[in-house]
Amino acid sequence: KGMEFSWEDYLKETASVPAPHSCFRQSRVPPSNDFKVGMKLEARDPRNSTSTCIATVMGLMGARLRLRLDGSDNTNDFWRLVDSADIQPIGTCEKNGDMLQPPLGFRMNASSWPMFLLRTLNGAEMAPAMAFKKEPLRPLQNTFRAGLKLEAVDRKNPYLICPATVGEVKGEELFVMFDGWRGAFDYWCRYDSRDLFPVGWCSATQHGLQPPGNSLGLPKAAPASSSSSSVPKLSRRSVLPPLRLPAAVPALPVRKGIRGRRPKS
Ligand code: MLZ
Repeated sequence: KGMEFSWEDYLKETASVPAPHSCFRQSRVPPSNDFKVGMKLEARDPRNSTSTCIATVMGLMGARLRLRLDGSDNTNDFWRLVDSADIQPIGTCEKNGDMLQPPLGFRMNASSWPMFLLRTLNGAEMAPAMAFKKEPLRPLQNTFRAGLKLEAVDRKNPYLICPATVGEVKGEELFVMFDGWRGAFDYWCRYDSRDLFPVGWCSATQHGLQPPGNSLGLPKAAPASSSSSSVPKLSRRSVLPPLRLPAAVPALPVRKGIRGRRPKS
């Protein structure tokens, strides 16, 4: 088994600095995860944020829950922190005088929703109120700075949290750049996004942390060998490659089919 990724070594190797905790909308002491697989709760439908649905906990990772909306298919699972404002105990919606809605893409006829709701809740194990933690307040302003390191959700593979670097800061937004992935997964987001975590968060919450990719982040046109002094200095973007790559290097972000493709004759 390969060596695990170490922030301590990596920060030294890349001569970089973590973004301070005060930048993030995360609690200083990470919340405990008191949910169990199979428990039901109310969740905002990620694809239709005005509706509140019933969801089932399909999995747990660190302080996050893998959720599936009841009545939806298994291809739209999503992840939420235990202190997310998007989730609440069953009964909250009704208490507020609202109605539980079928998820977008409800797999049955809309007319069967009331009966489906009764059946899905009948005998269900409901997540206890104490498992839901208060969402931390947002920092008053965006204090991220270009070059600072963080851990961030890979929005294309939202079960993953990966080492990243702040690329740019613009008003209330920042550009999140994933170390070693040539920009393929980078995104802009608000500074108070719940998808951003301080360095050490995964370790503190026992959530897996992906090691950085192995791409040097060189521009595509870069020559294979650039020992010549006439070659202009290349921008290294997010990251100097770690001097010591983790033994288990993740697959390059290459689409299946390209590797085996024959050249056109
Ligand atoms: N194995 C997948 C995941 C890449 C994850 C990158 N995260 C920044 C791939 O190679 O595309």
